[in-house]
Amino acid sequence: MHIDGKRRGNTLADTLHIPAHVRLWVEEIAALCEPDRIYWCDGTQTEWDRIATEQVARGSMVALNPEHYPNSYLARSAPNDVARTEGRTFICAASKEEVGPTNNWIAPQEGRARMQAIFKGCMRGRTLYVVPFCMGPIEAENRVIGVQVTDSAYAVLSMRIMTRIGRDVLKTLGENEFFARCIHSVGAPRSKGEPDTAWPCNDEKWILHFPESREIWSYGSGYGGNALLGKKCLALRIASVMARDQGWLAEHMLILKVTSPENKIHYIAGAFPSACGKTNLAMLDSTLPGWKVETLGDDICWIRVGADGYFYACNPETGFFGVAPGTSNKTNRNAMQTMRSNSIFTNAALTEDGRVWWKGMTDTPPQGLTDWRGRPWDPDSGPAMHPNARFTAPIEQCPSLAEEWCRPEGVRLSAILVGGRRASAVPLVTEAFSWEHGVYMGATLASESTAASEHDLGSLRRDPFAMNPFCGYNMGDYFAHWLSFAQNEQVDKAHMPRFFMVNWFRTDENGQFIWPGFGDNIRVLKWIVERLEGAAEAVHTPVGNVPAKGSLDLDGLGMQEDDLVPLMTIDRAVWRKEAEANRNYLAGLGARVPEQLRDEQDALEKRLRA
Ligand code: OXD
Ligand code: MN
Repeated sequence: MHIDGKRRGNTLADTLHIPAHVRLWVEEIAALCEPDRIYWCDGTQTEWDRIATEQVARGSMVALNPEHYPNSYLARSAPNDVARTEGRTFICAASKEEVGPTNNWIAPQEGRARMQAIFKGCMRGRTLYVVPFCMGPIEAENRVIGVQVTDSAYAVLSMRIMTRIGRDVLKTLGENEFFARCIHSVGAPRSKGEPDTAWPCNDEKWILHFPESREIWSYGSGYGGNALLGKKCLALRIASVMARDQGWLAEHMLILKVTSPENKIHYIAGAFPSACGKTNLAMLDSTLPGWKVETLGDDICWIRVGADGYFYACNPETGFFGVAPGTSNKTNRNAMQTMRSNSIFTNAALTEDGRVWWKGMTDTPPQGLTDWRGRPWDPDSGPAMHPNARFTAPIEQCPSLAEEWCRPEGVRLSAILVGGRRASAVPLVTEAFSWEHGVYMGATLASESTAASEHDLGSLRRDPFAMNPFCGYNMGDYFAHWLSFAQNEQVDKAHMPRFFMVNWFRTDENGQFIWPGFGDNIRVLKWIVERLEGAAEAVHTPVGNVPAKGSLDLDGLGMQEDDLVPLMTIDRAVWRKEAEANRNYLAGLGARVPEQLRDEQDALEKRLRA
């Protein structure tokens, strides 16, 4: 370990006052991991350019054609390191009961012992980068500062897009002030002394979270969700525990702003499981004249109750880590514009002239593609890009960005959407009767694969509030935490956000989507806004309020009122099955599921019988 003098790696450590407790901790980790060098990141463009150039030189990234994608790179991961590894993700809380049935558990002492053993000497021959980062605007009262140490240059570059990093963060962190300790390594090479491959990683992967000490240890993977520790690990799993303890919410939600032709503004958050179009909705290109949607965030939303009793939402990130396949100028023009420079692409295909390509970007693939494995693409050998190919792009480049996106106090929330991919049963939009009913909708949220057959409840994947992979504690307690806001004295009960369940994915008897989706989802947002303002009519059904005839704006859509019937119908027989599945699901979550949710369950069943 070379931490002193010239071999420290860079001069930031000399030019900036690093709080002693941060320096000591980094020294401790370095003593364990035994890197050749330690490099303190300052977060500047010069630093980004230098690290990126080094990565290109060593064959770890490809510089894209600067005419089309200035300052942008393509990375190709190892074929066994392409997604989050939920099976290798653990919460090290005091007891198994504490983490509940939706999390893997290891006792903290055992977890620590394992990490000490596996990280021993794992960075030999490499640089240990120190990335001070901040989730949330630096000046926000409730920002969370972390320090990630990592031996992945890709992680450093991506963290600079996704969070605020470097000098300013260290400047803000006071002596002895808390910071989240985030330790990441792509893992030791399989055999000792073996040189690193273009995308080093290890067959053995461990993603450990210690909620008590707010600490993360991630080993063996360079993939975004496993390696950018500020994102899923800190801003969701650890932050969800902090939020429970401190009376706020850390959610897997987009945040958008809707402006009506009368200039009325509403901010809406939305929880959708992966692959349900969260990024597309956040960047919606409105098809209704005068109605505008702007973007504040596409993945993570921290919600707090303000001194005035309203709910305030804030996106703690500064970038998008979006799924690329399917993204095009037709489906999401704003995303395509956002990633035109200063971006990193992972596991996309490469065109002959140095651009990226994925399925859906154009109707036919260009000639001469190089696939995501770096080989000339042979259509018989599978898709040119990986289905989970990603773009990592700065939020500031998003044409639909709302100017208040990083307001330190956040924006006042009017509504919360929950939605999954449901071919049947679930209406286009349903308004909850109450806060508790909305929490029930979130708690029983489910999504199915497109191949799922009608009413095949077996194919549903449960994903309460889209937090199944991200809630760092017992799901029953999490539901109770959501419910508790209705009793919270700080909350202005007259101005709590209202819940709406949405479903863009209902299909007809031929398996075709009935609702056009994308930009036309503004019609649903318009109805929601008009409900909030008391202007739109709704029909009471056993599962919630749905749009009354004539209340959903179909102008210019080419759909008639009758076409909406299959999107809105509540089939009681189907819903009785649905309710039964919900009951079984909640029962399977164990005794900590709050009584109030069971009451909601009873009430739904009663309404369905009536
Ligand atoms: C993501 C996810 O990458 O939810 O955002 O998996
Ligand atoms: Mn996500």
